[in-house]
Amino acid sequence: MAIKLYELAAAEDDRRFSPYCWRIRFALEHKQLSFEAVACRFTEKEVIAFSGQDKVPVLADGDDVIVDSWNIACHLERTYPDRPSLFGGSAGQALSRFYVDWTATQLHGTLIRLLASDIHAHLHEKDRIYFRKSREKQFGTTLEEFCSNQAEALLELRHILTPLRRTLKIQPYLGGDSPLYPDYAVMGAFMWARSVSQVPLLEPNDPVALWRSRMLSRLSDDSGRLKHYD
Ligand SMILES: N[C@@H](CCC(=O)N[C@@H](CS)C(=O)NCC(=O)O)C(=O)O
Repeated sequence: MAIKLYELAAAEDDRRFSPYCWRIRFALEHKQLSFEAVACRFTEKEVIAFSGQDKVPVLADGDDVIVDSWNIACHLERTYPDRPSLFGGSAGQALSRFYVDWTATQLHGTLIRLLASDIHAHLHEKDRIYFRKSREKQFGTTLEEFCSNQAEALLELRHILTPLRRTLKIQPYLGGDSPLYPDYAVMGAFMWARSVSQVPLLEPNDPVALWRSRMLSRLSDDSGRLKHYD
């Protein structure tokens, strides 16, 4: 049975914008596993109801249904040990947790201030009220107010990337000579931005920008064809 990855879609079926789904797309490609990607919108919870919760990514792999990107990555590593490793061993797996948590809190936390309005603009009409209502509750303010200081958010983003910049100045990937799951966790955030926003996030000579280009060049043709800017 083909592996199925349920991913968040914008108005167009082929604009896939969830950072958590992108990291799993990268992970499946890393493992050289073919999969069917199924589009699911915020208000199409019935599509993933079989998973017993309401968030994507969801992976259906034979009889296994796995939710949460970290659980999915661990499932892929455990189930397909003969394929290229996502973590490079148990120490690498433990260390990867830091990148997952840093990305979810620091990187996503800053990027969302640059992206929330663009995400709203790209959503299917039927998702817009849900997104505004749920996110305004989370942000504690209106979408417009939350996204009002883009210049400050951009400066903050470039600042919080400092440790990555220093690492990527001396090695091509966070995983060393080739990418590992931490690269995918962080790159998911840049794919999120790329799918909805035209704002240049990085200076062209920034080592993070050069790493981002290397990561983009590794995308499969199918993933590369999904809708994006730049
Ligand atoms: N910790 C989860 C987070 C998943 C998550 O937040 N997914 C978002 C899309 S990026 C979602 O499905 N949101 C549904 C909603 O807000 O209704 C993971 O790593 O997979």
